[in-house]
Amino acid sequence: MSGPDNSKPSSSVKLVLLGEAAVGKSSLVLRFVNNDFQENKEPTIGAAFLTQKCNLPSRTIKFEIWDTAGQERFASLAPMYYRNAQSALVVYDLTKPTSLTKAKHWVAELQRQASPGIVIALVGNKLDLGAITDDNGNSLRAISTEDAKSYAEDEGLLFFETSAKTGEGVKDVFEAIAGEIPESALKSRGAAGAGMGGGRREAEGVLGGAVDLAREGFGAKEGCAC
Ligand SMILES: Nc1nc2c(ncn2[C@@H]2O[C@H](COP(=O)(O)OP(=O)(O)OP(=O)(O)O)[C@@H](O)[C@H]2O)c(=O)[nH]1
Ligand SMILES: [Mg+2]
Repeated sequence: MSGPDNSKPSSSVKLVLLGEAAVGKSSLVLRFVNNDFQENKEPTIGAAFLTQKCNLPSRTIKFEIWDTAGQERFASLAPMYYRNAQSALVVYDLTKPTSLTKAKHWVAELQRQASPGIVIALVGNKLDLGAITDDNGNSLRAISTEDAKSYAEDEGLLFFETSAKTGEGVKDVFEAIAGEIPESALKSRGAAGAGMGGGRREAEGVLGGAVDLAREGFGAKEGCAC
């Protein structure tokens, strides 16, 4: 980890998290932004907006993160959040096969409707549970690394397994995405990220109060995660 360096160019990158309810999207963000974890995290309502910086050797990336709600009743809001996003985390729970099916639907929708060139990472979360076996000696893991990785390769996605609980792999996802955003996308970000820096005021204006902005109190902050 390196400290802030004002001599480096700094760019904002819009990132959206998508995935079935309870796969751990908000927990991944809480780990990345605040290095914290909550055992009983409440479901997200609408979406939450947070920011966090990532220091790369050549530049600083400020992630403007839209953490969407996975419950079906909010699905129609998703296009508002992935519109103009330069990057996406599509998250599944590696103990829950239906969540990978849902993740594949999100990937297809992003490929069809999001910005061309969007950097997508497929993330299998709850890696800590993957190491646990039930009373019959069966692993709680339901999706093998190989299967998910081979799907990700076929679709041209970055692929990671993470545990928001232990923190394993979380920073790597954001660092890898930061490193994959093409320089050209950063230079032209006037259009891509327009209007995304306003925090609460901005989101309420645009989205009519649908946004659950940093309800847990982990909003924008100084400092750096990578
Ligand atoms: N064991 C374990 N539990 C996790 C992990 N990540 C999240 N959880 C738990 O899973 C539950 C759901 O996590 P959330 O982060 O709220 O899930 P979400 O995807 O944001 O859910 P929605 O906002 O409803 O879409 C919470 O009780 C978390 O504590 C993890 O890596 N390991
Ligand atoms: Mg959530």
